[in-house]
Amino acid sequence: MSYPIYPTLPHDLNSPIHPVSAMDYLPVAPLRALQLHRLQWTVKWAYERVPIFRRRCQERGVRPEHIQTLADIKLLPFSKKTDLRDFYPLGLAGGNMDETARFHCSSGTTGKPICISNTMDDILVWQNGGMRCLAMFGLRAGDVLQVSYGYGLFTGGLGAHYAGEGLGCAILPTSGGNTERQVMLMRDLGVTAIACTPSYFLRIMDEARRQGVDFRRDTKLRHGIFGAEPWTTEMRDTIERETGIVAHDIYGLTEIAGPGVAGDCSHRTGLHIWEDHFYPEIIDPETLEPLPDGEVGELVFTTITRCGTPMIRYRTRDLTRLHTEVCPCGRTMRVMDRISARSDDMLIIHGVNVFPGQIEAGLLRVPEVAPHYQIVLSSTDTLDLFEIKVEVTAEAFSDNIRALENLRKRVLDAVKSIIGLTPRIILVAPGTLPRSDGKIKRVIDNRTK
Ligand code: DLL
Repeated sequence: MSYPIYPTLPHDLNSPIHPVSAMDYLPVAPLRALQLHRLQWTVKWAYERVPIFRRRCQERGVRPEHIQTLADIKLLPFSKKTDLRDFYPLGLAGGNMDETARFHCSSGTTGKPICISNTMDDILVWQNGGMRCLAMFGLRAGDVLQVSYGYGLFTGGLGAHYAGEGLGCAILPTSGGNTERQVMLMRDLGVTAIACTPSYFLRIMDEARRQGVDFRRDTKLRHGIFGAEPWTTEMRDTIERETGIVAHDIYGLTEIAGPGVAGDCSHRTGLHIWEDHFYPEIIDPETLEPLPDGEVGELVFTTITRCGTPMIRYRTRDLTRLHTEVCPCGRTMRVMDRISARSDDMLIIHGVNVFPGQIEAGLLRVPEVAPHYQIVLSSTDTLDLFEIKVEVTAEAFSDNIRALENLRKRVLDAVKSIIGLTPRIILVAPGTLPRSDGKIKRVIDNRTK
């Protein structure tokens, strides 16, 4: 019943490239042929197995045999998160229960969770994506990987776990929380890589500072495998400067697989998408028309080897673009910009569109600012109130009112120069804003809609 997972390419044992990475370099012509073959298979599979998909195709007069080229994907209907909710729990599933190996669910903020069923082959495809990311980041057997993403319905913990295990790393499955012990184990077990949200790593950095642990001096940590939430280049620079590790970017989503759909290589041109499994498109979110490579729009994925829950033209809400240039690393898999924003995260403040990442980028250009902030929006009858609470580093925090006022003005200028608005900046003492064990919530929007 299942799609043959992935062809293996002959591997030169003397090559410095890890065997799992061989597919990353598949020449473009066979890659496109493989994608077309897999897309045709997927459409047929979903048409036969998922009544909602079949109905939507029939409404458009589309049948599986109409997919003759990759460009024909535009004939197919889109799918959205609301579909997974409306047809909760398993309306989009293609596999039967006896073919299902594991469920993952993501809660979202409101209403019913979405549930994704995976066959064992789906799990192996996902593991393959995760292993290719870790191998690209430079991890190998012998690395000690601390997995501080949450384990459970969230894909972060188990995704990073199986990816690391597949590569032969020693896994320390701490999950999130109990940060004091996380730092102790990291030091005592010689952890070389940690996988967690960037915001949880900030918390680990706080705790290490509290324990007097210096990452460079007292630990073997070299790699951070960060994702699951938008984080800016400025945040990456802050983390790398303060700890000496390399902060890698890993991307994924429950609906498509989990962590390991895409990741950045050492050239940092963006994130390579494992498009032999996850076929990307960029669309205009208003007209829903496909956009050419190079233009920014909404990222859409079609799983082309997934049996359990085949997702066709799934609208991720993530905003990015696909690059037109080939990455100097030699990988043929297309590169997308790092995900700096989701369309649902866009705030409209005083009529201006603002993304939290723009605010983060402005704040972190001021060296005395600690990487912790909170955006608070509230409204009076006539006005939106826009405040940013910003933590100051221990060194910069003092009771010298004039120095703090000076700093406040510099922070305001840095933010204003990016978003063109004048928020109220409130400087707060180190350690006073909420921290997170997983994905952080940085925006409190109390406005009456
Ligand atoms: O967050 C899967 C994951 C776990 C990815 C661990 C990476 C590491 P969901 O909970 O379904 O799955 O959330 C998916 O998180 O659509 C993006 O908006 C966001 N996201 C994930 N990775 C990144 C990243 C996991 N590297 C949603 N950069 C996605 C920016 C990211 N945003």
